[in-house]
Amino acid sequence: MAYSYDDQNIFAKILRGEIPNDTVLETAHCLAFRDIAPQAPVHVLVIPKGAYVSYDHFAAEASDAEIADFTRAIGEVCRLCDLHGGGGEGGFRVISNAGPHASQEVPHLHVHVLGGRPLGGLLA
Ligand code: IU
Repeated sequence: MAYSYDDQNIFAKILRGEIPNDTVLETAHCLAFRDIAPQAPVHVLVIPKGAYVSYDHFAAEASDAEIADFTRAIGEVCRLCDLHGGGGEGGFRVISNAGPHASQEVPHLHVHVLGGRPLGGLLA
């Protein structure tokens, strides 16, 4: 499939510094910031700086360096936010919505990192 990217989406504006964000982590290729409407005590979005609409777009076109950095950044956010909890009693969920069937709202690849409370079953 051919991927098209709208550079007027809200996360593109955040990356360009046109809209403020609550940054948790910035790396060479990624930005992680708190979701504006958190669904859990910790709700962080991790996005690549590159212009990718979804995970499959990213996997098809991103460099190995971008993919490695993104993967590591997601784990680093979990670590920074102590999502396992001090005694390992916590946990977290990582989700990426793509397209209408998944109700993707913002057409720039993002991974939701959720934690800080029991999250229930996957589709609960
Ligand atoms: P989705 O996977 O595309 O459905 O999620 C988009 C998320 O982006 C959603 O959780 C919003 O609360 C969040 N968000 C944000 O953090 N800041 C914004 O300015 C906007 C949406 I618009």
